[in-house]
Amino acid sequence: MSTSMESLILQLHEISAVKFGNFKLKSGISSPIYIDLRLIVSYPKLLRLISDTIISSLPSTTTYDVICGVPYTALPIATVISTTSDTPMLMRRKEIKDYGTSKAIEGAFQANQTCLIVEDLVTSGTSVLETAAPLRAAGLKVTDVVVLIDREQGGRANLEANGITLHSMIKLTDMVRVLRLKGRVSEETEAMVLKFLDENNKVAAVGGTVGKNVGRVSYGKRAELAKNPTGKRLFEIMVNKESNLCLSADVNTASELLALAEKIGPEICMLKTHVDILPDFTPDFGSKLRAIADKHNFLIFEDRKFADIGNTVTMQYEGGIFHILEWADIVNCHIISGPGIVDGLKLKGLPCGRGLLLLAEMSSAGNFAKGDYTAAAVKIAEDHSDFVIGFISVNPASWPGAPSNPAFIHATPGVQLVKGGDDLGQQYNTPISVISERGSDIIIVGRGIIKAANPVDAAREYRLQGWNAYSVCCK
Ligand code: S5P
Repeated sequence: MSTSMESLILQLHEISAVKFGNFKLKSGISSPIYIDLRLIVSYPKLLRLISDTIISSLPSTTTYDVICGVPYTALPIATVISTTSDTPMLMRRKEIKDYGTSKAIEGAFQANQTCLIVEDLVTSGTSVLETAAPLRAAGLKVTDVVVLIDREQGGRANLEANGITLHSMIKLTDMVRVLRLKGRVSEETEAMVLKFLDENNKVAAVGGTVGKNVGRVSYGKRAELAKNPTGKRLFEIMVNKESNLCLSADVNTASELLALAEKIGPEICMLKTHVDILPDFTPDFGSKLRAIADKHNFLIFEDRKFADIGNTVTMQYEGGIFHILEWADIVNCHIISGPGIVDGLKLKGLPCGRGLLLLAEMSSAGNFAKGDYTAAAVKIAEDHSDFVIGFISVNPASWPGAPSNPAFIHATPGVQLVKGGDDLGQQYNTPISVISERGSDIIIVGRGIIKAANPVDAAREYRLQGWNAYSVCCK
């Protein structure tokens, strides 16, 4: 290691950006080392040194047009790099409140430009991936990230799996070795840190949830466990298409919906409709959508949210002008009226091989679907596992007894590449957090795709994010 790098490590230790002791990490595990690089803003010379060195550690073959720091700690580093090297910078918003007006990425750029991500510390790589996603969705190429410190806990492999090469200036093991050689920490401390890294390097899943969600039952195995034919097919399609993405096709007209289904069909395992919002609905809508679904191999989910007594829902399901039973593989219902609603829907749906999702949780702020209500949904599902294929869920990893029966599938709405919400109570989480941390199976995405500049590119990005998050959990 060069003497300038050694001096940098010693300076980081001097300002207490690196501490030794017993620290509880965000993921819940105890670590003998803690790194807090937020402090560097108080030491301008050091910030400058870091920013200069970090860039010179990149191979000369790495080229880029713009840079983007992962919020918040890396923002000052990216800013200094930008001003000293005269490279334009972009900023990624961490939260978006109003999707109508605010953008996920601030700054001027052109699609197809290459963006280098700058980060202070990489553990599992989640924050880098959550920054790469909206950049890619905006049309930028993201192939490299440069980082001050690599904790060596799975980040490199997780990023590689997502097409991003990690360039680290300092590896945590080298840092500790230098501090020991310079008499800053004891041999015991060094040994403790190395042991900790060794024990934790293989279990850091994307999402930072160490241990908890790795080793999940694969979709393929769950297809064998599903009792309902549609539930089984859904798992099979997911495996086949490497997609756990459901498009929520909330567009203004039936013709727009059919055009969208044709374009996005290859990326999705399921397409969700609200048929009652289409002013140009005609009786052949179902057969037209069915033909597209068969062509691109996805299931149709009519998000009807039935809520009445059993007898009424049999008529709503089969009759009216929409004839939902004829064309929708899957429908969903609230359980507010008790298990009779499932009996009613099953009466019509099961003989046709259809499946049902129960609304066990909701994504909107202040909703009442929680606690005993969610538990009741699980009980009803178990009692009707021939017809119920799973749940609309928000955080199934938090349910008592989680993970739940693997025969049931969890589909989660309220998903965008950036956390946030809309003006009417919708709340968004990222694909990685929904699949890895919250233990769900399918991401349901509406406006994140429909309102994107290029919905096909956005759908692909959501599919890759969702699928990679699943793949890591299944290791
Ligand atoms: O709790 C819920 C349940 C559902 S099915 N919250 C939801 O948002 N949904 C539906 O998911 C909602 O009706 C909409 O069709 C979709 C979310 O759309 P987005 O545009 O917010 O992604």
